[in-house]
Amino acid sequence: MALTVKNSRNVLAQMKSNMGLLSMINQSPCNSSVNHYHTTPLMGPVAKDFRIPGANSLSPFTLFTACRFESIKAGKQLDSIYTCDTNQVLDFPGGKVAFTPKMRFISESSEERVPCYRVLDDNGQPITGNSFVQVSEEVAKKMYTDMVTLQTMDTIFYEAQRQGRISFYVTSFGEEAINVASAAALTADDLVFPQYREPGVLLWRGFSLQEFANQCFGNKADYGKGRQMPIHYGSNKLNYVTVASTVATQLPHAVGTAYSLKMDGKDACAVTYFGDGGTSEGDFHAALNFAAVMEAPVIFICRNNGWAISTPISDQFRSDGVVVRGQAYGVRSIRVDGNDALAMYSAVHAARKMAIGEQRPILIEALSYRVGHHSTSDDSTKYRSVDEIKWWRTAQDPINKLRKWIEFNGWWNDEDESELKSNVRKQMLHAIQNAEKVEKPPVADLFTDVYDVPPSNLREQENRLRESIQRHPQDYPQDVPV
Ligand SMILES: Cc1ncc(C[n+]2csc(CCOP(=O)(O)OP(=O)(O)O)c2C)c(N)n1
Ligand SMILES: [Mg+2]
Repeated sequence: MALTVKNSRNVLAQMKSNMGLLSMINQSPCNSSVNHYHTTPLMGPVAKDFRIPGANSLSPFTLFTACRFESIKAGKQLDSIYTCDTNQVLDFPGGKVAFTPKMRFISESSEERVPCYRVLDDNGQPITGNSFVQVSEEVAKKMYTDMVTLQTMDTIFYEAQRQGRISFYVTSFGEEAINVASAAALTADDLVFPQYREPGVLLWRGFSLQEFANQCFGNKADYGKGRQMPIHYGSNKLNYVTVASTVATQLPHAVGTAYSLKMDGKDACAVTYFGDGGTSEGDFHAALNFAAVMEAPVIFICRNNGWAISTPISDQFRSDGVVVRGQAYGVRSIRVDGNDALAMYSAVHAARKMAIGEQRPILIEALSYRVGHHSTSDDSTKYRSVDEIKWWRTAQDPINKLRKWIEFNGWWNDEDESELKSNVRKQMLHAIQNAEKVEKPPVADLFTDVYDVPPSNLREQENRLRESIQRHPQDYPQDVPV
């Protein structure tokens, strides 16, 4: 702790001195080489139609730039629209602001929606003029294999829940590219703070189907000792912080961790995943602002899948989705086709480079669609049309798209496909059968691992539970050792 305080003071002192230096240099416009952060050429122009629900028009690709003391350059930038008198400036804390005689409110939205970066078209063919990070045959095949594995795992666990063998499940159908391609662009040292729809990241990092099954069945081999609901995976070894379903709480955790990675000078970043619904939580806003101000190396990956249970995005935000919020907080941001594995891979690869190399946060809004129900407790046909689901499941399927691309490259064929599918299915069924046979953790485990010495109220609760089990054994699971 002492070390943390000492280091944070140093960092703050360093920041303050940098700030002083920058504000002196910043008499010149922000596009000077000193203070202008260019986006990389990777994010060059994208000239392909991609319509998202509610999108009215497409615009030329806009470069997103973030700049400390944006207000300093504002006087010059806004000159044409606001008729600024650049001779009359307010020397305001944080940067100079030009005065204008015009009373003009900033529009609530820009005329054109932020376009969406993609590499592959709907048929899995590279679009003209694309720019992306090359993916080797080995990485492309592993991405595809893991996406198919995730889909198969989801199908089988979903069925297992329907058969009453596990209590709950959440699928990632339709979001396999966001899961796997983003993981592929990270390194094992990057700390992941997930929501609950990103098991593909764990899969990529080597979590086995048996480990997934042990968690879902809450058996003795589960790292959470059966105390968490199914799908709350976590792995110390794989730098994957345990899932918490409380929406968006992982975001401030990720920022705090990123800040500590910065203080320790680590060559790693924090990465956090969340849904469109999560952006309505206060934690999202606090996290983005904190990360921007403290220049924390964190990548925010928003899976904008159109729905937060039954709430459509049109009821979630009035702005142009999530991407525009980054700029408001001073966070460099990009909108990406989340169903295009190559675009996801490239954007996350570039984001990681910037986050660590320039010590800054990056926001990625990945457009996709939640093809499955929200969870096994939901029936999404009650609030959205079957045609809508079908269109996304067929025309935009990220797995089909990547398959077409690897086939086009001569890296995959029908034989590989059937071998993969039958292997994964066999492994999954085997994992489930095994997990079901493993003993459950004992009742005593419910009360351990929080306190070194359990306090009296916890001991009392344990005694009461044991008494209750003795009196009403029929109301408790028979397979949990008491
Ligand atoms: C703080 C909090 N509020 C409400 C909920 C109930 N809840 C669980 S999931 C969810 C929707 C989240 O939607 P989104 O963030 O878009 O993620 P998605 O499920 O679409 O992947 C809600 C409201 C919760 N778990 N935590
Ligand atoms: Mg959502």
